Formats: sequence, C-alpha cells, structure tokens
Amino acid sequence: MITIHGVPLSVHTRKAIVTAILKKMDYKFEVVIPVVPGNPPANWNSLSPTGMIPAMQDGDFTLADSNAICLYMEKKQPAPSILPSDVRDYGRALWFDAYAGGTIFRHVVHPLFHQTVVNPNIKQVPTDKAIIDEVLTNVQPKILSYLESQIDGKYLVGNAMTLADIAIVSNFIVYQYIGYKLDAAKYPKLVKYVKDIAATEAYGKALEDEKPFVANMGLDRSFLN
Ligand SMILES: N[C@@H](CCC(=O)N[C@@H](CS)C(=O)NCC(=O)O)C(=O)O
Repeated sequence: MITIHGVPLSVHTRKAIVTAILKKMDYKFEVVIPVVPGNPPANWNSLSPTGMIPAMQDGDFTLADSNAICLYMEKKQPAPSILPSDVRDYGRALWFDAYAGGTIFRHVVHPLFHQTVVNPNIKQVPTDKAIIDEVLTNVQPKILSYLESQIDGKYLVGNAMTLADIAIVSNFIVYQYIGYKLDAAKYPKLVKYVKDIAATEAYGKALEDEKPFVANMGLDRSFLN
C-alpha cells in the first residue's frame, strides 16, 4: 500500500490523492503540515528532502514532489492513464502541470494563501494587503485569460481527465476555499471547467474526504454546492 504524506487541502498533495483515487490504488494518508513547527515526523527530512508536501512511501521506497509521485503511480498502475497517448496532447498535459505549479501556484495561490491563512492564523504575522492587491490586479488577469483561451471542452487536453486537469483545478479549489471567486462574466469557460472537473467521481471523492480539514480551518466550501 502507498502512503501519501501531506495536507489534503494542499494544492500539490491533492494532485497525488486524486491520481490515487482515479487509478483506484490502495493508499492511505498521513497528515504532515510543514508550516506548523514541530509537526513533521522524525524521518521527514529523508521522506521529503525539500521539506515540502506531498511525499510518498511505497514499501521501502520513498519519493517527494507531486509530479514525481503522480508519474510514479502512472507507471505502477497505468490504467486509467493520466497522460494522453497523442504526442502533442502528452506534451500539453505536461506543460499545464508545469504551469499549474510554477505559475498559478507560485504567483497566485501561494501568495494569497500565505497572506490570508498562513501569516495571520499560523505564523501570527499581519497580512500584507499590498501583496494581495498586486496578485489580484497585476498577476492574476493574464493567467486567467490565458486559461480561458485554452479551454475547449470538458478536459483541458484530449477527452479524459489528465494530470493537466488534476493540477490546474487543484489550484482553483484552494483559491476558492480561501474566499476568492472566479468571475463567470470574464472567465465563463474557466468557471464551468473547474466546476465540471471538481464534480468528476475521483475529484469529488477527494474533495469529500478533505471536508473535515476544510471545516477545521474555517475555509469556504460553498462554491462546491
Ligand atoms: N514542486 C513541489 C511543490 C510542493 C509545494 O509547494 N508544497 C507546498 C504545499 S502545496 C508546501 O509544502 N508548502 C510548505 C513549505 O513550503 O514549507 C510539488 O509539486 O510537490
């Protein structure tokens, strides 16, 4: 059995969980909250050399990084695949995964999450409203417009859920948990796309499983109703 270590509501941990659920893999979950001092287990440094979540254990084999973990699961249990067979679709799925982590998370969700949740509630540091304004006014519009231009159907790439959908939508789940709304007038395709992927069986199960964490942190789950 695979053990996934992380926090279910983390953007990157959710990628591993949705992939495991989609592939009907035998997995269990261990909570590790890196931003809370003293929380990670004693062997955390060897499980996750960066200290970040998620990390995974499969017998005596360990692995960190959501991308590595998802691709490990893809090899271990190929069906259903999270990567398209068409070479261009394959390339685009990997691109969107990289864009999700390197651009959407790093430049939008991470700063918003830190300013609205981590700083005031965990680190007891005041929220820097200038950072939030910068993200919402100058950073986010280009990213959301780009995604709006790329959506043409239920899935971002091909005709089944891929790593691209798992990674991109995971960011917008957290974005909405912390109270930000996607403007349906400006980004109608993106709004529908996120809702439809979140409602798929595998994503729906992952989101259902993380309900207690969301409630515990006082986050907003109403957008899923
Ligand atoms: N490239 C990594 C990024 C992981 C990452 O940024 N994880 C965040 C949570 S979503 C984290 O661990 N943050 C806490 C920290 O930086 O200490 C991956 O894909 O797994």
